[in-house]
Amino acid sequence: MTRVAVIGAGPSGLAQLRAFQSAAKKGADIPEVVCFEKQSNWGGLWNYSWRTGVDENGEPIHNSMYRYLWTNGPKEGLEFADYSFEEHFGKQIASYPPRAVMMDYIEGRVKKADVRKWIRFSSVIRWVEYNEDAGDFTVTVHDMVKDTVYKERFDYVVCASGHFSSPNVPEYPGFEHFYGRIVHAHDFRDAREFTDQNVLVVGSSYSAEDIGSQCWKYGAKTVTSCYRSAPMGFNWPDNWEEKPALVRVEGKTAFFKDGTSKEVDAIILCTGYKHYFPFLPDDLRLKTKNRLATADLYKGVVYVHNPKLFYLGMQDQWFTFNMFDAQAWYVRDIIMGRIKVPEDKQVLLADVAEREAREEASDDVKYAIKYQGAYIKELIADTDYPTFDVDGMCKAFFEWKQHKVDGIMDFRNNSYKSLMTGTMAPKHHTPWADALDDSMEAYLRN
Ligand code: FAD
Ligand code: NA7
Repeated sequence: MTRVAVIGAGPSGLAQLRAFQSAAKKGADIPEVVCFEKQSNWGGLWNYSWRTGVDENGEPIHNSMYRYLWTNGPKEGLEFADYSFEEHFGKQIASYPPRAVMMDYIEGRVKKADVRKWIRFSSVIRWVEYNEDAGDFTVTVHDMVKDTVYKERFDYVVCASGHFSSPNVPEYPGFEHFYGRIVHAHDFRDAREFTDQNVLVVGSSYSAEDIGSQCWKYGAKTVTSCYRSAPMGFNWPDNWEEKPALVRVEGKTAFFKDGTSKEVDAIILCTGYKHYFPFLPDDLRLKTKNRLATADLYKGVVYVHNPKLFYLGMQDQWFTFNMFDAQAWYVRDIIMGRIKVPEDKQVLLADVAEREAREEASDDVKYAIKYQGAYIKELIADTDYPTFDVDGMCKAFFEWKQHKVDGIMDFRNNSYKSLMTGTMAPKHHTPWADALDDSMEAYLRN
């Protein structure tokens, strides 16, 4: 029997399990699927842990999410096409759910699909090797519960281990003598730690914006953010200042490229993440920047140097869950022989080159959103993943971008219409800036 190893039970890996289960439900013979998850539960980044550094087994902590995190885009942009929020919660809910609500939704679909039995938890993938002669893979696994290491053979490997977990941590002159806490976003957990403090946030992307906003919401005295390439440029509250690049620190003083300085108590490095696969040898390991057209992936999923290896969710992300679904359904159909991957490696490389050139053709944000939308449409056209209004979803993202410009601390108070069910989300009972309780009970109280 054909055997498929899936590495990771986050949203991408779970999409792969659901894709196979849905084919089985329609009567198809599916391969044996084994998913390996190093944590003791599923959900990937959405499975919050208070821990930082290493976990109970001494493994690097995967989690990068923090307390009080609400989705940074509307839920209508990430909704599963085969499992709506209304189906899960029995009613339509407001548009920017906190993490716990999202975790519940993610779990709902896979509980219904009954795929937990395919997952081996507390199982760390240590190494993957391709056997040239047999044309299959040997996967080495560490079972943390039994504390045993074993090997198994698989015909295909799907790598869904995420890429927002291994922090990119720059160092600036003076860091070793800074009189305060320096922490990367990956280890940030609770904004209340920074109440009444002057906080410096390094970076100008999602983490900088959201972690700075969390600190502001939970009572930081001031927030200073600094950018290397371009400012975020929002209309910040009075106690938030945006500065050009950090140059060095001295004692508690941070110096910036424009010659100005600011006394700060803490520095939070929101400097992004690395694609990091310590369990893969050179010939199988994806090396790419965080971009929409990942290097070396035909159709964004098939590893061009070994087309029996697939990667899910390795792109920079406007779309998330429904893009992972589109990819997982596509990979399933390749494995099940329903979709053919060209045998000529040059054709695969040309596909990657075309995607890269098309991404690079414009810096415009709307262009980038439409680009990723077109990618989803391209994939779902070839599978039985339910089609949905991708263009409508792109429009929702455009609106979301405008809402952020209108009010960076207010954008989460807006409501959107579901592209899956057509129902408008209710207005949330409390504005985001005042809603300090992020529990599911509090959020669903509408
Ligand atoms: P992950 O969620 O990272 O899951 C990967 C899984 O692989 C993990 O469970 C991990 O334990 C497992 N794994 C890794 N290595 C191994 C190994 N060697 N052996 C076994 N298992 C392994 N997206 C949104 O749509 N909306 C948001 O609001 C949003 N907010 C975000 C906020 C933060 C702070 C971050 C970091 C990301 C956010 N994202 C958000 C994007 C996020 O990438 C996706 O939502 C989603 O979690 C990606 O799913 P994934 O399965 O690809 O990866
Ligand atoms: P991103 O989106 O990859 O952004 C990383 C940011 O860090 C970006 O502003 C970079 O600036 C900046 N950066 C990277 N290296 C440095 C150094 N050395 N010095 C200063 N600034 C640097 O990561 P995020 O964590 O914001 O977002 C990742 C995901 O988490 C995302 O999906 C969210 O939903 C949550 P640049 O523009 O390259 O100059």
